[in-house]
Amino acid sequence: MHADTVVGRATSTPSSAEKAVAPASAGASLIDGTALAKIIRGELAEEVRELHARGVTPGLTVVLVGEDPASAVYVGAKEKASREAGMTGETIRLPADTSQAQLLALVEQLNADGSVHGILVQMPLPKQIDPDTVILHIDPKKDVDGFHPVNVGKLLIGQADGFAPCTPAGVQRMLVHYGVETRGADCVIVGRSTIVGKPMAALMVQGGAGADATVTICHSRTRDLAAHTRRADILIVAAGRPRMITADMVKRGAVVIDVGMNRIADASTKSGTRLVGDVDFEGVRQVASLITPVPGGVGPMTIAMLLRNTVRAARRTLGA
Ligand code: L34
Repeated sequence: MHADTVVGRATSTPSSAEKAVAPASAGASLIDGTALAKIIRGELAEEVRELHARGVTPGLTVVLVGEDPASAVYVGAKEKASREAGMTGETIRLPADTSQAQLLALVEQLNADGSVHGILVQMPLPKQIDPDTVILHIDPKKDVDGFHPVNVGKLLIGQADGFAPCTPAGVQRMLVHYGVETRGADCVIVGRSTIVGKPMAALMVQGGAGADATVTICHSRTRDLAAHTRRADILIVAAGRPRMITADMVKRGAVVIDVGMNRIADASTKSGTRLVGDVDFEGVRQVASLITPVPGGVGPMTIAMLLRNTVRAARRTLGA
């Protein structure tokens, strides 16, 4: 599946890998998602230029329903990144009271539009709309989120012609780029969501480079979470609970990937809030060997992988 592409890239960029490693002041080195995402977006811009020469401009359309402020930030970043890579990036904003039928009609229209190679409906959706129904209506060939059951199935069986979900794909790419040994490693994932935990496990458990791990998925019903996390060579946390992973739960030398994105109150900042992950960064960096920050870790990689999937979708319309 996607691991083969991942490896090809990684082995071709060892020097940029070294550049992207910034030593943390204590303990762990940082995995710099912002820097790595920039390298990848540069490579993609190159591919986009080649596609231009063949008469194709990759096009990504993001649909945002309602006014969730966090979603607005993420969607804005996606549009900006696609344009910077030379792609067509369009955001369609719909009011919060949009009906499911209206959204499905829009999806059908985008499915039929030859200039649109990737369609992404930003989650979460307002409660009158069922996300599974919407995802089912997206043409799997344009499902650059990798959420359609066809792509989920292809991921699980390891078929290379699907799309892997952007966040797990970005995490795997980070591990490869930073030379983390995944083969035979104990990889513990905290969180069993459909968009991160479960597909992350599917990627890590398959054969090949950047994978071949022994995978454990922990969740809210796991008995003695710390007993599992302490065994992890690679700990990937996507539980949505601010700073739930503390230093005592992490093995010395572990690689820690924080997928959490929590906005907590902080009176010392201008906005009165602060973004923190699911990992207690200051504590855990003392024991880990490599760690991702929040922000500047997994988030920017998600966006880079979205662009990659869109370039792939466009390339496939050329049969290449
Ligand atoms: N359909 N819905 C769909 N696809 C997705 O892949 C997403 N997601 C999640 C929410 N809903 C979705 C995203 O894009 C989360 N997510 C996402 C993407 C990027 C970033 C965060 C979440 C990101 O770039 N975060 C920045 C900080 C941004 C800030 O300051 O708020 C970072 O450096 O981590």
